[in-house]
Amino acid sequence: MLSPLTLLLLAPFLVVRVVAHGALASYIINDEEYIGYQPYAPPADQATIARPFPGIDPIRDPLSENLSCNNDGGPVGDGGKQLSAPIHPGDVITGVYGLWLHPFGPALVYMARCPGACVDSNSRDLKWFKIKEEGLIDGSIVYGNWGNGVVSKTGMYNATIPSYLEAGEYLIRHELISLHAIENGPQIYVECAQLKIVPREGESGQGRLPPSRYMVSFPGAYRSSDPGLNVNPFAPGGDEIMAYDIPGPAVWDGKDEESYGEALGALSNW
Ligand SMILES: [Cu+2]
Repeated sequence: MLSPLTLLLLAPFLVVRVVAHGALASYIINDEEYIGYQPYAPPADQATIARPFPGIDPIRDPLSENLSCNNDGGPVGDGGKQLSAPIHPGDVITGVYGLWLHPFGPALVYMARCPGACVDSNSRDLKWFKIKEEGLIDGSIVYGNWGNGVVSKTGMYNATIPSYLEAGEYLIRHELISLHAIENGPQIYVECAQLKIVPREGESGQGRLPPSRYMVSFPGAYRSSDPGLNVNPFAPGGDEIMAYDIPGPAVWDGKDEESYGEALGALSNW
């Protein structure tokens, strides 16, 4: 039997152990909230845009077969419960985490075009491109502000759907990589949701996808040796390290030559 004082002293550690991890709980798009997947509720009762995932624990292996959407990737069409959220190019999607306690590490948002309906797509088979990343925003790796810190301060993470993206069905993949316990490997937190990109009124929905050099697979995009997956914020001298190398491909901003070239090529074909 532990004394009340011992319990009191232990309590903060118990709490931290229990709630230290986390997950994206809902999405907000144009003032509408879409409840995310609730890993501790019965799956059969859930009608959600989010892909199922097993719990709030992180993936530790950058080569994990579950890295695409924190599950085996399999289609979720059975049961007809899975939804897709409509969103326009250029709209903001807010990932709501609620409580998030890890301040060290990058935040990354990827998308992937589904060949047909996303509910029938295996997320492991898709080609992913990055639409946003924030690593070390300012300061040093130990005292500075990180992408993870945006979430620990606000409970949310915003990303904008590229305005030049073609209409259709996509998965969006939110990822937080936490570095505070790097001696046991990075903590990789991933959740996916189904989006249907619909043109704004009066627009054609014609757009484009990134050139292949922006496209990656999960697993495949990361290696265990990636510098950004091996940073220890608490290493000696961390207060003098002001740079951080974010894992994965470059963010596609739609302004690359290939995209412009294709667009110009399409124009000159007219
Ligand atoms: Cu955690």
